[in-house]
Amino acid sequence: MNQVEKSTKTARGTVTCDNSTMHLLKANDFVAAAIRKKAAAENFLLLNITSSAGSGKTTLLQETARRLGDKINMKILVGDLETERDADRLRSVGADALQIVTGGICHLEAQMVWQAMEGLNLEGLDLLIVENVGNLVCPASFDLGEDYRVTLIATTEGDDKPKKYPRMFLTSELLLVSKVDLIDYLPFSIDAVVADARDINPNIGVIEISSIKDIGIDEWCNWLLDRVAEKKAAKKEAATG
Ligand SMILES: Nc1nc2c(ncn2[C@@H]2O[C@H](COP(=O)(O)OP(=O)(O)OP(=O)(O)O)[C@@H](O)[C@H]2O)c(=O)[nH]1
Ligand SMILES: [Mg+2]
Repeated sequence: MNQVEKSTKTARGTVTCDNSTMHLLKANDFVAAAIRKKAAAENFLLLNITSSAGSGKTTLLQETARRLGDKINMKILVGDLETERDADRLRSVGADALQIVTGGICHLEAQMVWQAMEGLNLEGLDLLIVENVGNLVCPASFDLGEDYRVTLIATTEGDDKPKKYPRMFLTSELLLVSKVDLIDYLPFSIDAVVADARDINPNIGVIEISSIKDIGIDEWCNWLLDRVAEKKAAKKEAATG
């Protein structure tokens, strides 16, 4: 039987989908709203890190944990179809990381994050980072209750991606162009990627990074610390009226 295509409004824009996906997204948004409420009540910042497979998310988070581990209280949830490998890598640098194994599902859903959060001590937490499953398609439609969505695009994956996978760039606040240490060896134009991404989303921020050559990592860490401080200040202001 043919499914009738419909549009549904989610917290991160309108998605065109069939009936069953629409129900799934509505249920997802319900849990995402509960996560957002919990993060506000517990006063921590929640980030959703997305990208194609292998763009450098875990390597960046290892470097982030090394630098910020003794400055703020941060925890990481990491989603993959199989294995604990990413969580093991993060724990190897001292990060408090928990693996979510999706068992074949190509994205994280809010319910998975909610369940994983139940296994975390949230007291005194400043920052919870969720590393999503590596792909630019399905994770774009699932709100996880995040304050910010950050998307990596690596110099190794081609500079045509923003226009081919626009929803991810439309729904992200920050674009990290990763593996810029390889730029001299690849036919990849950072200017073209940034122009295409901003054509889709004029407000998207951009930082060029290399986690292994220490390019842009200070700027990224400062961006994180500023966002954490901003969220705490907003809560304080709301409390004092
Ligand atoms: N040259 C270069 N290689 C990098 C950089 N960052 C990561 N890599 C390499 O890219 C590969 C993939 O990195 P990961 O950090 O596992 O990527 P990921 O996005 O977490 O991958 P998935 O979780 O599978 O989606 C590894 O071999 C890293 O060593 C970088 O800044 N420069
Ligand atoms: Mg990873």
